[in-house]
Parts: sequence; C-alpha cells; structure tokens
Amino acid sequence: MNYAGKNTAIIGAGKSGIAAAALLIFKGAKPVIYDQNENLDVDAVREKVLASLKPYGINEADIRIEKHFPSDDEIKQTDIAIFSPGVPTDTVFADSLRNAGVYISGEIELAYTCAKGKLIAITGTNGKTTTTALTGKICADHFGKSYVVGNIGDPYTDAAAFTKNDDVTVAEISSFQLETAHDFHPQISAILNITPDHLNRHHTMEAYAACKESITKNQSREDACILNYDDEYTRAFASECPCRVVFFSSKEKLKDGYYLDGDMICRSVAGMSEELLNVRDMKLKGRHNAENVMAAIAMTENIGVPMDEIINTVKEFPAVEHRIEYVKTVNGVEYYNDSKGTNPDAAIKAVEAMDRKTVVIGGGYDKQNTYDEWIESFGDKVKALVLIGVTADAIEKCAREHGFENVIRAESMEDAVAKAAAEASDGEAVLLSPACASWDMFKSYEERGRIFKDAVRSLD
Ligand code: UMA
Repeated sequence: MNYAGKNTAIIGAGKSGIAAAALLIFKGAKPVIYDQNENLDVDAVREKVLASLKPYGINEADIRIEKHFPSDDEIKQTDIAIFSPGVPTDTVFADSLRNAGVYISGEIELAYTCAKGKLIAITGTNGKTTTTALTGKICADHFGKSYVVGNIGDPYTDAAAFTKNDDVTVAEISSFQLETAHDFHPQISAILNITPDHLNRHHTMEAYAACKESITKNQSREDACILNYDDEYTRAFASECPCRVVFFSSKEKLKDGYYLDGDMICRSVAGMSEELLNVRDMKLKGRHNAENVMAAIAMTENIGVPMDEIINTVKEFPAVEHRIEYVKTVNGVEYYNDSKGTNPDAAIKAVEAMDRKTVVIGGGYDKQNTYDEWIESFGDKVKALVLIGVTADAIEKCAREHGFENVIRAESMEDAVAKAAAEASDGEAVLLSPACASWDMFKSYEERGRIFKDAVRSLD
C-alpha cells in the first residue's frame, strides 16, 4: 500500500495512534489524529508524536489532533482510517466510514505493510505475552537481534520501517488487532488457547474464536501455525488451517509435536520421541508456562534456531512482570502480582500455580465474563477472596452461590492489600489475580500491578 499523499484518519490517540501517526508522516501521508476523550491532553499527544518521529530523523511536523471522531464532512476528506485496537469496528461510526468508501485498516496492518523480514505472530487468550517475550529472546540470542512488538506494549508501527529483509519480528497480536488486519501474513503463527474473554466486544465465543483464527488467513503451505492440542477450539481448527500445523500438548503424548510427559518436555516426529528439557530446570513455573515454552520452542525451531540454543535461552528466561510475579515475603506471607490475570481463565491458571493456602484479590472492569469456573478452581486452596472494582457485586454473588463465603470488600488496592494481609497467616500467600481488566479503577493492568506492589512493599 502506498500511503504517500493519502488523507488518513487515525482513530484513537493512545500508544497505537501515536506510533501510527509518526510512521504515516514518515511515509508522506497526511494523518489527522481523532480521539473521543474530551479531556485528552492534545499538547502531550503532539509531543509524543514528535518524540516518535525522531528515530526517522524528522524533527518537526504539523500534527492535527481532534477531540472527537471524524464528522461526516471530515469522513468525506478521508481515504484511509487506521483504527486503534481499543476502538470497536461494529459501530455506526465505522459503518459511516465504510459507506463513504473509506478503507478501514488497523495499526498492525499499517505496520505490516511497511515492514520487511520474517514475522512470527502469536495470539491466544492467555500466555501471549510470556510466549512472545521468550520467542523474541530466543531469536535475539540466535540472530543477534529481534523486534518484539504488538499487544505486549511496543507498537509494531514504531519498529516496522526499520526492519530489514534478514530481521525477525515477533508480534503479540490481540483479537482486537486482528479485526482490522487484511494482508497481515506471518510466516509462523501461534494460537495458544481460546477461552472466554472480551465477549463484550466480540459478543459470541464463535466470533471471538474466528477472530483469533484469522491470524492464519493469509498463510499458505510453506508457513506454519502452532496450535494447542488440548484446547477444543484450536484442536478443531487444525483441519481448516490453511498452513502446516504443529501441535503442542501438556496432557497427551503426541505422535507428532511437542508434549509434556511428567516434568519432561519432549518432541515427537512420526512417533519417534526425544526428551528436550526438564521443566524443573526452567525459571518459568507452572503447567501453563510449560505450554508457553513448548509453543516458543516450536516457533523458533521452525524458523531455524538450533535446539541446543533454544533450550539454553529457555532455561535462563525469568517470569515476566505482572504474571504470577513474586513481590515480597512479609510476616511469612508470600505476595504475588498477577495483574495480567485479566480474565477468569488466566486467573484460574494463577490459582493452580499456587502451592499453598492463598488469599486472592480480584475484581475490576466488567467484560461480561462469568466467574463460576474461577470460583470452582478455588477448592481448599483459596481461603479468602478480597474484591475491588465494578465486578465485585457479581463476583460476590457467584462466590456465595458456589458456597464460598469468605468474601471481603475493599475500596482501593491499598485497602485490599491491607485486608488480604490481615487474612493471610505465616506460610500462606496473597495473590493479586483479578480475573478482570483494570480499566474501571486504573489506566492499565501495569498500573494496577505496580500500585499493588507498592502497597505490598509498604507493609511491615
Ligand atoms: N478511544 C476512543 N474511543 C473508543 C476507544 C478508545 O476515542 O471507543 C481512545 C481513548 O480515548 C485513548 C485511545 O483510544 O486515547 C486508546 O487506544 P487503545 O485502547 O487502542 O490503546 P493503545 O494505547 O493504543 O494500546 C493498544 C492496546 N490496547 C488495547 O488493545 C485496549 C495495548 O494492549 C497495546 O499494548 C498497544 O496498543 C500497543 O500495540 C493492552 C491491552 O489491554 C495491553 N490489550 C488487551 C488485552 O491484552 O487483553 C487486548
């Protein structure tokens, strides 16, 4: 796609919009940034775009920023709309763009069309960030460098124009980002798992799964897709997948693929098995992390990294911040930050990873998920549930319906930490794993996690 001279509307002035604006200015397009936040700090956004332009060698630019979405008249002036992932595409506004013949694209698609080299793209409900970071590290260790971009936090548009033919880019891709992808074509993709999440945006599980599966839509026989054999959606998708499928499983010994046998990660080719790595030798803990590691091994082996190098990097790779991250022990109680547990399935994995009695801090922004399975996963391990946020009422009701009575309400994260500390005894744990997004009380799950860690560090 040639962006030069094109009137582009950037929809959303967050990280994606700012990075997209800089890339478009570099490409000679005429972007206007639109955002519905009436309190948007326009000067701060302009400064950020100027800072993003510096790596391109551009020190000055006229940047128009509007605190509304394009009006009908502005739509008539627009050739291309670049949606930020947080902006839905099934709205009256998006329809008016379509009806006016505007090409609706997204930040990831824009980046892809300006990028070079090999692309590994990872999606799934949970485990994306750890798997992306690990895959990026394995590639960096072998190839000398890699670009690690996308939903993980560093927009793909910041990196795209700098990639060269022999570079490898590893992208964490959310379902939101896939909604506006057209030509996006990774050589290697992974769908780690598909469990209920973001149903307020995608409405049905079928629509959500189809969106995740669309990561493969431009892949061909020469490409590979890594799929989870244990997940009903990804396993069923294998027969429709347009490229070569590589499975991993933490439950079954596969004849072809990667699997967990006790503590051992193994690889099997046509029924011939080989032991690769003992999970006890890894810093990443838990069955879910063994799955992430198997996916990363599969992806990097398929892009040409020798197995001994892959295993060396895997062994040394530490847990990622906000994912069952150990914070501190206070009065014999271990505190863990799993602020990235933004849906029930992720929160279940965190509960499963705990090896002692645990007080859970949960609740947050309402994505219209159900909490039954999360509460059921508590068993005898979770002794109290401290709730914050918009979903507190719904979660408390669900917990009591399942016979879990020790529910405590808190007003703030600091209050929640204090109340959890009062409940937990020597030898037990406190786990922030909210099962909900953060956006009701915090800017992001990162901010929520840091506030939790600050509160824990100020306990005596
Ligand atoms: N906005 C509107 N109208 C809307 C929605 C948003 O005007 O209807 C504006 C907001 O006022 C704000 C801007 O759009 O100024 C925010 O855009 P955004 O929500 O797309 O956020 P970005 O800052 O661009 O960050 C996005 C991803 N955010 C989301 O998908 C919600 C980041 O993923 C990602 O790291 C970043 O791009 C870089 O690629 C975060 C996330 O929470 C981590 N992702 C979800 C998840 O992991 O569950 C999908």
